[in-house]
Amino acid sequence: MAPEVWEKVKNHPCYSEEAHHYYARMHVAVAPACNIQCNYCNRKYDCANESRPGVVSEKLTAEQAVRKVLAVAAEIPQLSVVGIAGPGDSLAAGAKQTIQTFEQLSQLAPDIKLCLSTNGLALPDYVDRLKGLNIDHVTITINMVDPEVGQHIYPWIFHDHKRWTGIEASRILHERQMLGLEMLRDAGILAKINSVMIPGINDEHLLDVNREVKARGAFLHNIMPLISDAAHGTHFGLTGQRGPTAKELKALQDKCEGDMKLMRHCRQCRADAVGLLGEDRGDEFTAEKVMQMDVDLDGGGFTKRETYREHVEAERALRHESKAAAIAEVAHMAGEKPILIAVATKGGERINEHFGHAKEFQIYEVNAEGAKFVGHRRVDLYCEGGSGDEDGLGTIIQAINDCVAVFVAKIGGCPSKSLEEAGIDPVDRFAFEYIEESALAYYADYSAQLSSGSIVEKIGADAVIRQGAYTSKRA
Ligand code: CLF
Ligand code: SF4
Repeated sequence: MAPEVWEKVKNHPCYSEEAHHYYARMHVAVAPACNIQCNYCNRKYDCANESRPGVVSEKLTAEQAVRKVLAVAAEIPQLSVVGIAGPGDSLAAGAKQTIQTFEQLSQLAPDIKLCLSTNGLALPDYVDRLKGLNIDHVTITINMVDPEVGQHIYPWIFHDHKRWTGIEASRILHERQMLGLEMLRDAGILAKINSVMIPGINDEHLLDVNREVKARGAFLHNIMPLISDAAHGTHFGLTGQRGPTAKELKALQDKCEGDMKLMRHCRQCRADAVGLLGEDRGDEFTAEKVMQMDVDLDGGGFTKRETYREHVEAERALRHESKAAAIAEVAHMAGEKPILIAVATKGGERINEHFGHAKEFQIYEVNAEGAKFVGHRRVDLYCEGGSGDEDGLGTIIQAINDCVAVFVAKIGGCPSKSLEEAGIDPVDRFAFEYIEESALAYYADYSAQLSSGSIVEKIGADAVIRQGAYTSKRA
């Protein structure tokens, strides 16, 4: 990667998988309106492009948003990015609040990167403005490059003072998305493409999308599963359109991963999410609480953020050496089959979460080339109020039943037994160690045991991607 590109992405939790173990983002919900209709979205809920379907707790004005960002930035030194991702489209309705928020933040907290997500319809009108605000990262949600496919996803768009429907709507949207993407490339802004995988509608077609966006200079492609549940009141939810299974999603992501990077750590965040990806600390920073905080309007907390970034830089350099050494240890196993391992972690690239407290498991694919993050699975908490929930355990097993093992900081006897019965090895011997080195050590042991015949190969089942509303709060 060119050094100037690395500088832009190295601390962005969405653009760098490694960064997402260390850095946090926050979204400010200043953009409630939308200029298109997606069949997976219900306006009462967050933008499904960028958010789990769930009500945005509160919509903010630009002034409230800036105050909230400064409050969070002073409290959470990991904060490196502020994004606007809805709950509608960040560039709809003249983008007034979006632009005002970014203008003020670029003055008050210039060390924090600004980021934006859009459906792309209005994007060509704003690329120059975004460039002027020093915005380096823009996400466009592109679900099709063929209006024939698009008509099954978008019933209408509003463009040029007029409502368009059918193929014509998708044709205009497609042309504007491609134009916007090319303009971003020419302006030197990194473009990430989000695509929602909708089985039977655009799943195979996303290979064409991948090819077309790559040809227009997109930096990263993020293929996310459709989240579809009748309770969300979306067209797809109500008509029974299913989302992909974990195996289907991974197979498509693997096919698309060529010379263009694939994002696999997206958490489909709420439009008002705060914290590391996968956690939501929004409750600590409601508008009411922020009003009562003594907020330093000069971008307070800069020194704390600077110190944290220096610490992470040093840590990452050491980590690169340590990972390389661990990979060298398993080089002799080249050609052997990969395995999947689920990991309970609170961040920092370590196995540092108890099984019962995990709200998600990170999934690593491990072979002689290394341990690679390939996804995550949200689960219900197993341990609520000190006791285990057996129903919850069933859903956890369904969510990780394609894995050979689950790495945890600690686990009780009962869940261990159930996991073993399901063919998943509960492993706490690497507690608080680094994930990748531990996964490689486990892989070497597992392979040796397979060769000696002391264990049999686990043939993983297809894991279930959770469809319910995201309720994760920080433990
Ligand atoms: Fe937000 Fe999006 Fe910027 Fe990230 S989220 S606007 S690029 S700062 Fe990230 Fe969240 Fe996935 Fe978005 S994990 S939904 S990709
Ligand atoms: Fe909903 Fe976002 Fe689609 Fe607009 S662009 S309809 S807010 S998912």
